[in-house]
Amino acid sequence: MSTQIENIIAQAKNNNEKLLLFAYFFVILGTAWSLFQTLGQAWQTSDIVRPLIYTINIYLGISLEEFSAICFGFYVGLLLLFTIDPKKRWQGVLLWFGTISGLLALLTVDLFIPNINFVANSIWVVLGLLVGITIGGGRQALQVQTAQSLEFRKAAQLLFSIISAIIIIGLIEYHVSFPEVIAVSGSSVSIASVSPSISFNSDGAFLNFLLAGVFIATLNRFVEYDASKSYFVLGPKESGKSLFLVGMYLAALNEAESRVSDAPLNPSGDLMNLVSNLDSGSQTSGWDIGATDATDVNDLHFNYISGKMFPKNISLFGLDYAGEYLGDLPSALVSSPSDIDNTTLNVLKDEIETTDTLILVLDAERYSDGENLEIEPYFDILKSLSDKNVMLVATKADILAEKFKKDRGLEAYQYFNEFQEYVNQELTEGNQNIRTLVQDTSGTEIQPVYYQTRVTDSGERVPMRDSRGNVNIVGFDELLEKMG
Ligand SMILES: Nc1nc2c(ncn2[C@@H]2O[C@H](COP(=O)(O)OP(=O)(O)OP(=O)(O)O)[C@@H](O)[C@H]2O)c(=O)[nH]1
Ligand SMILES: [Mg+2]
Repeated sequence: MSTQIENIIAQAKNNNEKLLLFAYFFVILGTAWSLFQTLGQAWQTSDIVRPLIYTINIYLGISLEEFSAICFGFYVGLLLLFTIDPKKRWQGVLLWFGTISGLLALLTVDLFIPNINFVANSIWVVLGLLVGITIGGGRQALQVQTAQSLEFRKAAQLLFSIISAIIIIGLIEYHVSFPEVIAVSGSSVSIASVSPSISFNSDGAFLNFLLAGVFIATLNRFVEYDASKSYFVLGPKESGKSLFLVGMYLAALNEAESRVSDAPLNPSGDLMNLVSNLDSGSQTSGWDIGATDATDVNDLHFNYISGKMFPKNISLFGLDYAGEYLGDLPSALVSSPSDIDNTTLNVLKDEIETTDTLILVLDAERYSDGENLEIEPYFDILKSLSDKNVMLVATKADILAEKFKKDRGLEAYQYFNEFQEYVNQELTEGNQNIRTLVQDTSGTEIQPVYYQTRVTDSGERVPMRDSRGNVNIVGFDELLEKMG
């Protein structure tokens, strides 16, 4: 059930980024408005923060107005950086609206904007702005970009910390009456006689803290750069695991090139080896990827940016290992590491246990040939790892695509949604193991992927290549999007 809900959320996230934008817009605007009205009142009756700030002002020799101007400039500087960050553009725009909403809310209690003479204090605003931009990482914007994409993580983090701190401290001030410890009169500061009476004013506390929670949680999502997700590909021997990982990389590469912002993929050396093996071919070459060596565990990973309006970095980690191990994994997963004498198996066990999503490979070629899919180990693996997310991927779906064309007269790559439906129906109706697997993973949809292929004169199936020797992949883009 929970995976189903997660699926729905994931789909809504992927397909309806615009809807999400609307939702965020109203949440930010509404919560900021309501919270900052409360915070304005908190300021007026403040027992701790306001006297403290007055105290600092007296010692530094600047007025509250000048201090406010500096803070305002500082905040705007951070927000500017956040907005020019290519990954945070929309979040930045939303936060500008939230800021305006908050300032208008303060205006209703005659605070902040009406008290600052921006012309007379422009020097302080500019000073704050420069400090904000410097601390927020503005120097980075001037550098020529190399292996890192342009990100202002520090500005984002600071914005989050400052806004959250203001809200939390403000709400505590609002709801808790502290004894007046610091007394400020004119330009003198003294410690007032302490009358120990802390009282809690619970009026509207629930709503206020709820709004604060929603606001801060939303803000937290805004400033996040990394969706930390890891994937582990499971599949029997020769089911197309290595080529699947290569296909994912090629799809990510295509996607990265179509983005305006720079997005280095930083692929691992092992991955590049596989890619160049496949890529080195001429128009008539075959796969040129051998079976993975039984003693090898290749680390295949690359970075990838998912999402158009609210992009996030995703690190895709895949381990490429020989499919022979699949059969040994179920028992390895339930034994302790010291009982497993094979180091590779131990590495695989470790990785599977720490990963959050398992990608289970279904070999569509074997299915079409009526052969055993050899996916029985999946059931035991799923039983011992019940908390993992699961994705089902049908590799080598080109054979089903040909059948799809024959049955429906449609090209799979043009009518991909229809094709995916077709593959799901075909595989679940044609194979009881797959049917059980889909059932066991609460109706997870099977994702077909394939390289376009042709059959040579000698009856061998080889990838279709263009005149430059490039292969053509289908379904990987869609899958990448789902992974985001
Ligand atoms: N028709 C077709 N065949 C494919 C496709 N992908 C892989 N194959 C075939 O499947 C074979 C095995 O692919 P690999 O990616 O090496 O499979 P693997 O699971 O890594 O194999 P091991 O490392 O030996 O466990 C390839 O040599 C191809 O012949 C595909 O999209 N379409
Ligand atoms: Mg392999």
